[in-house]
Amino acid sequence: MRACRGCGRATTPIRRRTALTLLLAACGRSGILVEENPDGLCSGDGDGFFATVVLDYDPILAGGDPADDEATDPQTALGSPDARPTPPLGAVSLGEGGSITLGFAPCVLGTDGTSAPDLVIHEHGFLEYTTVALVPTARTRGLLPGVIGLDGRVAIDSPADGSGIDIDAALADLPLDAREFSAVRLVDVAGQGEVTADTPGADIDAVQVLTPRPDR
Ligand SMILES: [Ca+2]
Ligand SMILES: [Ca+2]
Repeated sequence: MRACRGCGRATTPIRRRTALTLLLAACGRSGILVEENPDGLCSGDGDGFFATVVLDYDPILAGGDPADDEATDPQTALGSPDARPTPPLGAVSLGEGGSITLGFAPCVLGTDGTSAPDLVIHEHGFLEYTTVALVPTARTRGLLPGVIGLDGRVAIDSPADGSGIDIDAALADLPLDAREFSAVRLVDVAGQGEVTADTPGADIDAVQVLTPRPDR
């Protein structure tokens, strides 16, 4: 597995900081700065919230060739969409069958309880399909019986057209307060989409949480 390149660097939350706490990132070798008092950051107001930390990136998970260097910085999947047609691209190529796991600290991915989208995967360039799996929080891990896989994640069907994902529809049998997640894992579906040798697999610009919530 390729090293978790660039892990530990995080985008800076856009709102006023009141205090900072060092939170260890899951890469196990670095830390990120997050707000101790997010000052409404996780309230769900506004335009949503974007992934803040890279927990894992493995573009050769399925044995494919990685993208060119300018398309293999997983940090470019953090923050709001900023992809460009020429380098720096502002998006990361997953590689054919590759994966990325992105976290939302200090918030978690929540849902709005309606059929409206809860999660949006912003791709760059040609639309390519990825599978989506959600990582429960410490609190919700025990509230998701029957839907957590052996890998500890909850697989969610995602629309192939790139529109937002309604997590409520996928987890309708579970109580609303169980529908909270700390991270999302995307895996490129090999053998589909346009063949782009320089940027194989889906190219992720940003991951947006439309209903962020505080981590309870
Ligand atoms: Ca929803
Ligand atoms: Ca980006």
